[in-house]
Amino acid sequence: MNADKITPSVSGVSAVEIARDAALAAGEILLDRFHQSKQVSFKGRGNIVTDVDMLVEQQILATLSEQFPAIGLLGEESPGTKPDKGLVWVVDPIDGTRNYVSGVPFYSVVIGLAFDGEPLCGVTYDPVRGEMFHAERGKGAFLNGNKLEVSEKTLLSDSIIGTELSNNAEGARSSLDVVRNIWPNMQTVRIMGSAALAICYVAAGRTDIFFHHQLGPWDQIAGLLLVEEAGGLATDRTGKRAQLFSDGLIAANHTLHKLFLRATEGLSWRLAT
Ligand code: 2AM
Ligand code: CA
Repeated sequence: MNADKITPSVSGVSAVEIARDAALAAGEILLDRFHQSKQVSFKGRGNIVTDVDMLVEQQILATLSEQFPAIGLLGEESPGTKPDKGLVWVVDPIDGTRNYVSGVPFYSVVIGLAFDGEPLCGVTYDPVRGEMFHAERGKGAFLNGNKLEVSEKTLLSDSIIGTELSNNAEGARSSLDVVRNIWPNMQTVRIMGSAALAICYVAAGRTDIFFHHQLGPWDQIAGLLLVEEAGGLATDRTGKRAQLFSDGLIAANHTLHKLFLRATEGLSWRLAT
């Protein structure tokens, strides 16, 4: 399936343009509310949701269903269509809610379109920096319209490695073990608080490797495509090509991906969760 084959939106604009406009509108609300008080509730330890997540998600889903009435919808905060068959929009209104609530200006909006469980097009938008990452399958990965390529590093010792702890205690522990095992054979590690943006940073060559024990489809729908379209490899923890429901994620250029697999052989992180 090619993004060009999608039935045009009601307004005649392409899917990725609708996603981009919806993310821009969402970003305005996020910036407006950033320094105001929010209603916060806990979904689990370290896993929070606010009234802003709900508001922005409803707004994005309303735009998508108005423009593409025949396409299924899934938002992180609302029950919806499982994106494993046919066309489904997948939305994360705030990736990095912990940062957002704490006043740390590093968070993003994710909107992507899946076909049969594979990302077809998607955007990740960082409203604080005005950075719009977008990709369509077969057409490249872009940041504010400029083409992206993954880094050309060939040594772990030259690499910046990103990960996130998220809210699965055991998964986080095994991720920290990965870091401890590779350290100090790397430049540094980054745990920035938005997995979605962190994956885009690999596509942009800002960081060299991103790995994670378990992401949701909304965290990675745009990032998986961006990394592939930027010439990188995105796989599950065993090295098999990543899909929306893969177990674990390793994203890097081909050489570093191989070196990461070798360096983590035998660690608990490499075993299925
Ligand atoms: P969120 O802000 O949308 O919840 C920070 O820990 C990163 O991990 C964020 O990208 C966050 O996304 C994500 N995250 C938090 N809880 C998670 C969970 N249960 N599963 C997957 N990702 C999670
Ligand atoms: Ca979220």
